[in-house]
Amino acid sequence: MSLKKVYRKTGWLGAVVLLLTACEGSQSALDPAGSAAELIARLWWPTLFVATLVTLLVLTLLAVAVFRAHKKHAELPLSVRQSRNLVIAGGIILPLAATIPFALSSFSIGRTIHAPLPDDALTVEVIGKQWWWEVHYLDEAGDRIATTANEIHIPVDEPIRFLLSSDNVIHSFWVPNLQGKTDMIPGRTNLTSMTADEPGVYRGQCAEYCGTQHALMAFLLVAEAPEAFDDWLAHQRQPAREPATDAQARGREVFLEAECADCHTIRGTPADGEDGPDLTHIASRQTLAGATVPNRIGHLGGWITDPQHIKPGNKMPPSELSPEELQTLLGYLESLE
Ligand code: HEC
Ligand SMILES: [Cu+2]
Repeated sequence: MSLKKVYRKTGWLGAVVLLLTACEGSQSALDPAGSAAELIARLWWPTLFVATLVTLLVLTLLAVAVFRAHKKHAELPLSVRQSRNLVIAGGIILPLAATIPFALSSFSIGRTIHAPLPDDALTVEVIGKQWWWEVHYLDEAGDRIATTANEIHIPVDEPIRFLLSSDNVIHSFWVPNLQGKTDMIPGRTNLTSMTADEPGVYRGQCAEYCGTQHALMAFLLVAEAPEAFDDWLAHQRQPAREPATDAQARGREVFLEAECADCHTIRGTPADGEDGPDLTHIASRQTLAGATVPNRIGHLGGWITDPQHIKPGNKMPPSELSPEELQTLLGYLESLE
C-alpha cells in the first residue's frame, strides 16, 4: 500500500509506523546483512538521535524568542557578559561537542570498512553502463574468467573486492544492506569491498543520477553458500548451451540474423556485440534490464518487441520480428540457462 493510502486511512500515526517499518527490507541501509553496513547503521542511529535533539532544542529556543518578543521588554533581559557566555556555550561549545564525536567515529568506521583485503580475495569487476551493469569475475592474475550482467553472485562470509568503473557518465554502486556507496567514474577504477553475513538476495541501485533511466538502473546481489557459488561460477564460465531442438536452433538463427548480435554476446556463437548485456546465460538470471521486470517469458517477449515501452529511452531499439520468429527466439533464449 502506498504511503498516501495509508495516510488517508489511518492518519499520521499509520504513516509514521509505515515509515519506521520501511527500515526493513532487501534494499535498506537500516537492515544490515554485512559487517560494513552494520557499522554504518550503528553510526546512523545515534546521529539521528542527536540531530533530533538539537533540532528540538533550536525550535524550542526559537519559540521562546518569538513568544517573549511580544512582551515588549524595555530593558535587555541579559547583561552583555551573560550574552557573551551564552554565545560561547551555545554557539561554539555545544556544536563542537555534538559534531566532533561523530566526525571521529565516521573517520574510524570509514577506515575499517575500506580496509585493504588479502591479495587472493575474490575480485568482481563492475562497469556502470547506461542503464545497466556489466559484471566480470577475475582470476588471481586479474584476467576475466566469466561475464554476466545485472546480477552478481557472491559467497557468504567471504570478503569480496569490487573494481568499479564506467565508460560513459558517473554512476554510483550501492548495495545498502551490505556497504556504503562508491562512485564509478570514467577514466579511473575505484575499489570497494563487502562481506555478506547472511545468504539472501539484496537489491543494488545506482545512486548517482546518470540520465533518463537512472531510477531503473538496479541489480540483484545474490549471497549464497560457498558451494552453491562455486557451482554458479563454474556454470557461468561455460559457453552457451547448444540448441537441443530444431526450434531452438531456428531461434538461434533468428538471433544471429536480426540485429541482436551487433549489440549482444552469446559465447560459443558468432554473436559478439558489446553494447548490451552478455546473454550467454540469460535464462539463469532472475530479472531483465537492470532489475526492471522479472525474467519470465512474457516479460522477455515484451522486452524484445518493445523495450522502449518498459524502459523508455534505454539504448535497445524495438525489433520487427514476425510472431513465428519471436516464438522461436524466445524458445532459444529460454534455453540459455
Ligand atoms: C543497438 C543495440 C541493441 C540491439 C540491436 C539489441 N539490443 Fe538487447 N539490449 C541492449 C541494451 C543496451 C540493453 C540494456 C538496456 C537497459 O537495461 O538499459 C539490452 C538488453 C537486452 C536484454 C536484457 C538483458 C539483461 O541482462 O537483463 C535482452 C534479453 C535483450 N537485450 C535481447 C535482445 C534481442 C533478442 C535483440 C534482437 C532482437 C536485441 N536485444 C537487440 C542493446 C541492444
Ligand atoms: Cu547509473
